Amino acid sequence: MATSLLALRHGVRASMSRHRLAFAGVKMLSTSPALGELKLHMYDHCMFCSRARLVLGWLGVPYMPVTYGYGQGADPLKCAGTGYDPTGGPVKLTGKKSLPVLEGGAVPVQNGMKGMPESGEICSFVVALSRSDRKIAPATGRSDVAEWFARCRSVGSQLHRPRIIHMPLPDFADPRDVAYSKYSHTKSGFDYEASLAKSPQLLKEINDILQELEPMLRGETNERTPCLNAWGFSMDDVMILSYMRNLTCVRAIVWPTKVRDYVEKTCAQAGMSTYWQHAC
Ligand SMILES: N[C@@H](CCC(=O)N[C@@H](CS)C(=O)NCC(=O)O)C(=O)O
Repeated sequence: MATSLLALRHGVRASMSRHRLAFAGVKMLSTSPALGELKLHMYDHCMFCSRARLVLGWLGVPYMPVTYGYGQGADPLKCAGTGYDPTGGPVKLTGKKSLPVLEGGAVPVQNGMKGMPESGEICSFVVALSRSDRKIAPATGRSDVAEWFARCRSVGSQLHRPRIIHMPLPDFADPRDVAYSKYSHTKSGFDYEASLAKSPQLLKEINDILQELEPMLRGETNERTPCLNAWGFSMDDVMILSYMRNLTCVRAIVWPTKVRDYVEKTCAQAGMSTYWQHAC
């Protein structure tokens, strides 16, 4: 178990070729033969993909990450000229431009798809079939967490969206990926210039919001990593951490010590990098 996690932590990071090597290295150490050999098709910055990665990584389930440029699969004719390869990338997997998709092994597939879409289904499937000694408790529906998370995302998205496109990720490696991302958020009403101009105010708000999280972290995992519930790691943690990781691209955020520990240690334990070293 510990060896498998270590292999993931060291391996599942940078390039596709390294990912392939890491996968080759960890598959013999699998603690979850019931799941078989898995590929997770994902965007690095996508919180839905991060939900699946946190669950797979935290349980020590080996998988090969397959990343895509964010503009691939979007039809320029329908996206104001942005996007490219409208039938390629994620579209080839399920007919839709949407990730994550889990492929391989024992993954059940429907309607001619190549894998399972929907992060919630992927998490449920992996937790149910994993033979790891580690456990992820179900979501509690804690109302304080739900209310906090809504505010965190509302303020945080105005800070992370203009910055995440500058992270050195496969998602945004091509200028067409950035152009599509900007088009897509602008179309939904997001204003990049206005959000950047409001940064000082937004930073004050997010710093206060992160302070509020400290007393809500009521427990610790066996590795002494903070978590939301007294009995250990749960889907409550997966849901908020998958988004909070994106906030690590915002350099000027002041992270309370325990909250930073929470994000840093859990991501490391799940073999996921954060964006702190590239934050802008
Ligand atoms: N309900 C889906 C949502 C997945 C989703 O929205 N994925 C985004 C990634 S951030 C996506 O693929 N978006 C493609 C696009 O907007 O072009 C899930 O939970 O898996």
